[in-house]
Amino acid sequence: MKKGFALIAVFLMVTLSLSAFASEGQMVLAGLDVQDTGHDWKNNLFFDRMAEVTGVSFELNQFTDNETWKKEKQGYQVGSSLPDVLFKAQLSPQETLELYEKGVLIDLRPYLAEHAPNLWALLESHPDWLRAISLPGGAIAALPQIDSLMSNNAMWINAKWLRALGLTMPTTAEELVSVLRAFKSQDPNMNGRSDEVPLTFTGLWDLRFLQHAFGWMANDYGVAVDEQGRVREYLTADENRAFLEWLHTLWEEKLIDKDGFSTPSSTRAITDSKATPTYGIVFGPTPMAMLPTEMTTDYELLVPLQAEGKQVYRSLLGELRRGTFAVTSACRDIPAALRWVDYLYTEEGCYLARSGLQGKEYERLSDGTWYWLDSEDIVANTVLRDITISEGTTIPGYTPESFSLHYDNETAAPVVAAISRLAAIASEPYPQVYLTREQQEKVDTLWPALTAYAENTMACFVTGDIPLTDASWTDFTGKVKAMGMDELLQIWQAAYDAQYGS
Ligand SMILES: [Ca+2]
Repeated sequence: MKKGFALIAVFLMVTLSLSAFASEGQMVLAGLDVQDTGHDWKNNLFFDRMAEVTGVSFELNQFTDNETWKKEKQGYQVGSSLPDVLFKAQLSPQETLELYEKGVLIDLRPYLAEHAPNLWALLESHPDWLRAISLPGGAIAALPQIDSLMSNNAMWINAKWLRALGLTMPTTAEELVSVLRAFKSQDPNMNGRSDEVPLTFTGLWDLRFLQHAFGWMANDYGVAVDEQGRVREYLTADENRAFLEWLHTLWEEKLIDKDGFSTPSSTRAITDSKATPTYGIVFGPTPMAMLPTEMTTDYELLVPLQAEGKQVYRSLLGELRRGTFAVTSACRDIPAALRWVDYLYTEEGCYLARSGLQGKEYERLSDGTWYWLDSEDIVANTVLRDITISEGTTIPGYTPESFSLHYDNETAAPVVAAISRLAAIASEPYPQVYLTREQQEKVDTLWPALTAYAENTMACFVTGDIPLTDASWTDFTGKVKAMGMDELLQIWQAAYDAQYGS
């Protein structure tokens, strides 16, 4: 009798201490936030505020160096001491797939509807987002940042010059050429010198965004998917030849920057606000990439041109950045981990991560407009460093368009409005996929040499260093195919089918 009682007591003690361990042992959150943001997670208010709102707090393990973080992720094994969650995880598609296959990351799909209802609602209303974050087979091993106003490579045109010359905004490729000719010949900066560069650009990478003027666009791998789900490669296509011939005529007429292939954009950017503007059209996420802030008010978004009434534009990044958050197989409380991150997929969570608290760091008017309460200096050096978390490595969460559009800032507002206008038209030529290891290795083997050859040759076609003739084009397309374009096309098709095929 006595002995039995003692056994029960021991049993109770063991179970009590086990449950005490589970509730007291704080979950560990690991991730990357590079030093130049100044973020020090242990002293950043964001985590305290998140704990207040969600009831979930973490022991924080911040990495500040990308290489170390990469090695850390590579070293993760089931059975090794794993953190519970990865935040600002910067997981490449390949890392996501590999860590999932190793059993380090868990499939979150079965949990999302119940434990991350805000994120789940967004994914249900955007099946393309859901597919983009699903591994072949359907598992969701990492969560994204969702932002429909992701930065893009827009074209910005000098509207002051248009007005000075009595011109209207071009709407087609032909009208664009007429405008560029006028910029070249009619001294729109009115200094009596022929110093205008009608269109400046950096390499073929920028120029490719002009493909839209002819109704098509390809991604950096030269591919795009059509409405039937057929992936096409454009490097060897007739459309590409016609496009390069068109660029060559612009080059010959000196309508595009003679230094565009040979010097980096940083050396061509105008930095002196008192300088005479010489650029008619510049590329960049904002005109500030190439121009001093004071000059940017003269530049407006070049609304995508129409080709036979069709208006397309390439979205550089889509609306998702994948791999920002993940839960490991060692996670002690999956529902709590998801409850925490799910808050970032709400409007309140977006503000908390990016702007802090209303009445403390920012104020918001009844029309939705919001502004910082502190000076730009304090915001840059204190608020963004010690109170919010969105700077630096990409955070998980959802940024409603209204957040960006309602930011009350004289310089930013017109640019954000323009980016929003562009985003409504832009789409990814080819969606985000997860390549299998074999596919990725094949791409890594074939693509670098192929793209180096193709880029160089196409630039020579534009400049005329290699005259574009039937013979030189046949030679070019033959080499591109011999270097593996068909094989790559098969990979892009297979990856698309695995993830997006019905
Ligand atoms: Ca001039």
